[in-house]
Amino acid sequence: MSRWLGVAAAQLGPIGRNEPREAVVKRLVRLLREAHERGAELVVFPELALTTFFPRWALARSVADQWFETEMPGPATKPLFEEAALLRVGFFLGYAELTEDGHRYNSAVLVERDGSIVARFRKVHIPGHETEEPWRSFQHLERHYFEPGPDSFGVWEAFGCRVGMMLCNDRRWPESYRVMGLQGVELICCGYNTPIHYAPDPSQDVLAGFHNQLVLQAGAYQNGTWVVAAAKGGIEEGVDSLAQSSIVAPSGQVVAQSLSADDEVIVARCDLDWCSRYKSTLFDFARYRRPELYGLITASSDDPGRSGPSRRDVTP
Ligand code: ING
Repeated sequence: MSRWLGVAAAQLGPIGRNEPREAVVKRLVRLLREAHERGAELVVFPELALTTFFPRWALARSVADQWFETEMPGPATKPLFEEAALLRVGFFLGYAELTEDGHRYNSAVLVERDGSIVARFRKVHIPGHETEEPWRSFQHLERHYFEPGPDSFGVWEAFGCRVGMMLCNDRRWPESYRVMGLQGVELICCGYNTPIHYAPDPSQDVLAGFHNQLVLQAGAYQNGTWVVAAAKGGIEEGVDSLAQSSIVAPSGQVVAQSLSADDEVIVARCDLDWCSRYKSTLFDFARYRRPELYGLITASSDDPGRSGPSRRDVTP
């Protein structure tokens, strides 16, 4: 008998710099209610879903801290937790985390259908730059505002399956999916804020949607897992951000995708046993992987002792 789970990606349109959390939470609750009405038991919200994507500006920490959460749930987010528990719907929510001992992370929380917090994740791959670069039409100062998460990617038993989490840039790195794949992940929650313009190489702008689909579909297929990815899209404070929220099957097929760049719910009924059709055949890791030959993957890039062909051996 197959295990089925109704899931939703709850895409957000732009959040203004001065939009109060309370107003944003009302939008999240509205999306959560629609997802529930359409059969979802797990709703995936975007990265930094409570505020505008503030790393686009160079601001004093005292200013930027207004967009960080010191508690989750806090007064402004409690209505979302309460409505979800009432409807018995779980969710994944991205937010900026300020810890008691002063650490700042780009985080997400996974909440079960009874309102309990399953786990918290802190973004591993922090893109962008550390200091203001005036040549850019807008900044991407995530490396100024956030520390990289200290923990690796985890997988937790929840929603009747094995659930993993990642945030935005994490989805571009195959290691993110494989670390979860090696833990038997069956459904990965992901939120993202992706400006379409990539200042270091504008030739990539036109490929923003293709690259988004490429990495989500490859990661799903190569690890036999569902991937549910929710965007904050549209033109937010003058910056056009990719929407294209997607639900991807273990086969790599896109089973649902957003049509707009605004608040929008997409849903899918996920056959969780579809995962094993890939994990126990083509991607039977125990039978076919050759980890003894993959040492370079975890060697740090400037590791002098790393094995494998050195640059000298590679013909130009
Ligand atoms: N955003 C981007 C992402 O990886 C980026 C960084 C922007 C990459 C534009 C490429 C082009 O989707 C976050 N928040 O990681």
